[in-house]
Amino acid sequence: VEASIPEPQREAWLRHQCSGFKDKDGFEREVVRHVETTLARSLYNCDESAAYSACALAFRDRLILEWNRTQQRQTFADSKRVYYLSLEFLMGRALDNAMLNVGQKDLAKAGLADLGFRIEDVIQQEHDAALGNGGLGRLAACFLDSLASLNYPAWGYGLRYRYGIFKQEIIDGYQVEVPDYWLDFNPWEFPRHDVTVDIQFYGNVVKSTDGSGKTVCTWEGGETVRAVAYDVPIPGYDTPTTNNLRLWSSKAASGEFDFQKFNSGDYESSVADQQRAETISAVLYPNDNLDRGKELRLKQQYFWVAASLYDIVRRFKKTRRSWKEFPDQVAIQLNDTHPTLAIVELQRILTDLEGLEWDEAWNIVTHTFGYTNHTVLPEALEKWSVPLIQHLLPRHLQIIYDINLFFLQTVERKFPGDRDLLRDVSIIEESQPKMIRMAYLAIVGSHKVNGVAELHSDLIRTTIFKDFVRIFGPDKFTNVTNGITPRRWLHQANPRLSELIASKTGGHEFLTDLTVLNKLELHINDKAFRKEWADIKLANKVRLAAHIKTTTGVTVNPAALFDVQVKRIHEYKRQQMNIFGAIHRYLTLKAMSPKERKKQLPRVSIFGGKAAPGYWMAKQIIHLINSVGAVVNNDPEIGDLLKVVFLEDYNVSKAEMIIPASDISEHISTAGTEASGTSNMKFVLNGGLIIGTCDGANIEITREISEQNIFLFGHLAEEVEELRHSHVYGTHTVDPELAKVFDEIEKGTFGSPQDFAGMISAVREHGDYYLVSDDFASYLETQGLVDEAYRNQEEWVSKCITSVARMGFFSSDRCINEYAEEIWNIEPLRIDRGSEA
Ligand code: TH1
Repeated sequence: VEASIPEPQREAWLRHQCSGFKDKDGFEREVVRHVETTLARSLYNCDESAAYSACALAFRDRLILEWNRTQQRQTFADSKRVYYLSLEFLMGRALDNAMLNVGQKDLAKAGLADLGFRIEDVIQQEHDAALGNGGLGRLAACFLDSLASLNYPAWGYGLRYRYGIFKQEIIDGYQVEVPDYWLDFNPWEFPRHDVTVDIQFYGNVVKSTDGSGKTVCTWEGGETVRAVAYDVPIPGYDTPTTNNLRLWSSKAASGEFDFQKFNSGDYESSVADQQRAETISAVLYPNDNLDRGKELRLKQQYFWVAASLYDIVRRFKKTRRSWKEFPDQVAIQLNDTHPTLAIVELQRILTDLEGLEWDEAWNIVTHTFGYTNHTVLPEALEKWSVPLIQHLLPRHLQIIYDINLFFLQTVERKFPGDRDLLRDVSIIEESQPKMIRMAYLAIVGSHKVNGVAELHSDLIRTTIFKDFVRIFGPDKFTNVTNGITPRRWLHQANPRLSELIASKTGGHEFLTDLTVLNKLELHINDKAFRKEWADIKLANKVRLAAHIKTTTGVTVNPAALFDVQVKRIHEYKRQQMNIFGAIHRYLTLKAMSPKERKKQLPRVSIFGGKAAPGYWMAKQIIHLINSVGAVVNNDPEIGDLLKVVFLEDYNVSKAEMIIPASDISEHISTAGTEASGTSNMKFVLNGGLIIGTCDGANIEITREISEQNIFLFGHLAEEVEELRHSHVYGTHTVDPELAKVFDEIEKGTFGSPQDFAGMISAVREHGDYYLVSDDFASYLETQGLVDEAYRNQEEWVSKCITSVARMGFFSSDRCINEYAEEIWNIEPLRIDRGSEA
């Protein structure tokens, strides 16, 4: 590694090299220094927010030293790196995670106490980094944690949105979106104003012939936008490895700010150019599992992909290796189809810019990329119109046509004369206008395609991608079941449970090897242990009850059964079935005699989640939940027996509080629609049971924890198609219990029936696509079993402990090791701990 400082001056550098704080005193010194200099405040005006800022800066300084060392080590080792391309990274808060991962949380706690602050309050000051919608973005964040913790040389690449996912307010029972301006103070990023890439858009392609008679394509003209790198350090747990998340921000390229215009008084239009460039990275698209095909979204995708590839190629070129070694040095994982243009861009770099022959270049490309599919929902599968790509990326369109041509030629050779097959697998859909099927492009350009849970991977092999299995053979398609990081989702979110587990399993080893949890089964009959287990759950429920009180004004009984469904609002996730079930419970209670009522088990139905701003039905569901709450929570006959609450602005840090407080959580998607789900894993890991359908990872959770410990219900994935068919063409009668619920809504019990007419007609008149009616009876019956089981607290606690003990499989560490071995072919970088200290 070349040093920029000449030999004679290096001695001075080495003498003054920073080392970060080492002990409590050093930490306090750094905090005070940051308060007094960086923040320009003093002990007379240091509030919790300033204490957070200074504490974060002290830890950031430490992280960046390890970050530098890690990058040097990885460059020196010259081994293969993996690049995780994701449009979403749902990171949540960073301070607690940084303190835990570098092993200095106790020191910081004591140091902050000396300075007059409680660490919990300081941690709460941080604004979530919410650059994602839901499961897909949070998965990317868990993966970064595992990659660093396992010492893999890995980078994340994403966009530095000025606005993350909107903040949700509930006003009069309706969702209101408020912009999430999160960059006001962000100590976790390092702007790299020297790391920039100029990205081209529009223009046209010029063909010419070079000296040897070869055709050369040049992409000319158009406009240029500059990408600026912002680096976020990602500390591993209990290891010095600190990886990098590089987020690109857009700004006008130099010269774009037109001084001519500016000076001649056309101030507005020169500023407008500037703003147009900055628009590219301005806002995260708030759609989960939905593709809307907006031009700005395509610009975001190309901007991010082109900047990232330029960066990756630049790094590879420094090694002075030959191009054919590229796939031995670089693995790129595509998080869904959002970065699929990377395939086309690398082919363009290799052929147009580096002069490789098509076949040689394509061989490199396909050995570099892996593609993860996260959904089978047709409305979420990305397609871009040919005219739009032609306009924005004219050279890329030509390359896509060539990729398709060569691909279809191989299909024709393998299956001669099968015109239907050619049409079905073509990357270009022959519609009006023609569309590019991004998933097909991703499959053709990758060496591995994986689904995210067993059922889901089976479904993509047998339904949406079945023709590609015939063409490429079954080995190209694989499964990597999702996982979650136990550091954040157990140790941070549920510190008391983590300590209890540590006391019974011989320390915190389970945080790096989650299978160690199985030792808990040995203690299942230990009275004191069971008591402490139950006490922790109750304490977590008390904390959530206090939050419910302050945010909604509703008083809930911590002894009641807490029934939680928190996730993006979507018809396929069936929050509507849950609220219909709650209404049914309400009607049942109302119909009882007071004496009978007294015997019932109290329950709190807790909902949370954002609706995409343009998703009308999802917003109607939120409104119904709030309207039901308004009636039920104020019904004196009902009292504690049923409360319905909607928690506003569900996000990562709310999840860290809500999940540990759950008794039963709902994962009730129509079978075959939820690719995996990851919150199901988080709930079980925190000692909550689940009610769910045979969908996504619920199936594997059942296999691990056994059928005795989960409440499954509903139709199976293989029955769904026939049921849907019977609705449309048969005589579809709504389940009688559900019909009672509909009647009550239509009577106006929960406000104006027109407000909820869409939800009812979706079931009654429009084919009940998500099988709410078909699964309703089974759902109610299973909820009855939940009540019954909860009455036997001893049994219930046994189920919870057994389940936690068997959750080892669902660590994102296991998941990342599978990717590393099966898809990326990379190894961890061994670290000689002795030389690090
Ligand atoms: C989610 C899936 O719905 C969920 O089942 C899965 O656990 C998670 O990904 C992680 O694998 C998806 N989120 C998105 C978001 C967009 C498009 C498609 C999907 S699939 C924007």
